[in-house]
Amino acid sequence: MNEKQLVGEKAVEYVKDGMIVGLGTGSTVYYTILKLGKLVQEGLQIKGIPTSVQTAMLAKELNIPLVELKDVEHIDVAIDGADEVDGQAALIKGGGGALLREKIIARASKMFVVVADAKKNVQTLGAFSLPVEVVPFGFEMTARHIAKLGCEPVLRLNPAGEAFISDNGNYILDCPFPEINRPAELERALNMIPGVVENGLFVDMADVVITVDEHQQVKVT
Ligand code: ABF
Repeated sequence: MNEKQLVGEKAVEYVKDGMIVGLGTGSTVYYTILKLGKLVQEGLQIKGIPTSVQTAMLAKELNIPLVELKDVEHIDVAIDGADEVDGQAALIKGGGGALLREKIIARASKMFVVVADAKKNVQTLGAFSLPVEVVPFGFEMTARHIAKLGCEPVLRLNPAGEAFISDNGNYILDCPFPEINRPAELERALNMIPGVVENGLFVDMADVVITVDEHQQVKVT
């Protein structure tokens, strides 16, 4: 069993009958969703709230009942991947372009569980360029304001070489901040810039991180 499947399936332990479950995006939480699909077939009663169109399609294929965020009071548990996790469980997310809905759903959840294979664990965030979701209007000017924080923003392109468009109709700027020592400060500074919708820093949000240690053992912190 590969690391992604190991940690992805472990996260299912946090899902109980009758729960509203935030369903993350990416190739690690993919295994969580697969296993939830099997359990739903065996009678598990849950309702899923997907963090992306891609995840909604996967959940529908697996016959996991879905519900709209507007129709629930809260989410019992959200399970999602990450691009980087530091020692304080601060995350960089957004490699898959779903960071806005992921953050909204994580914040709306009583418990936020992150599933990450070993290579995602870092001492300090920053080796992975920080995704920042921006409105298309005036994005060049927005990029210049972001650059003043110490990076050179790069507009994310799709495979056809055009601007990647998020599920919310926005652009993503990938912003290389080599060492993010104060992620909470950077998260706030970015979100103050007009045109920035959200960024991929998730600080003080993860309640549980499921990863793999140096002995290939599942580690839950
Ligand atoms: C998603 O999980 C994104 O925020 C993040 O980019 C991705 C990690 O991808 P993977 O699990 O495929 O490595 O939630």
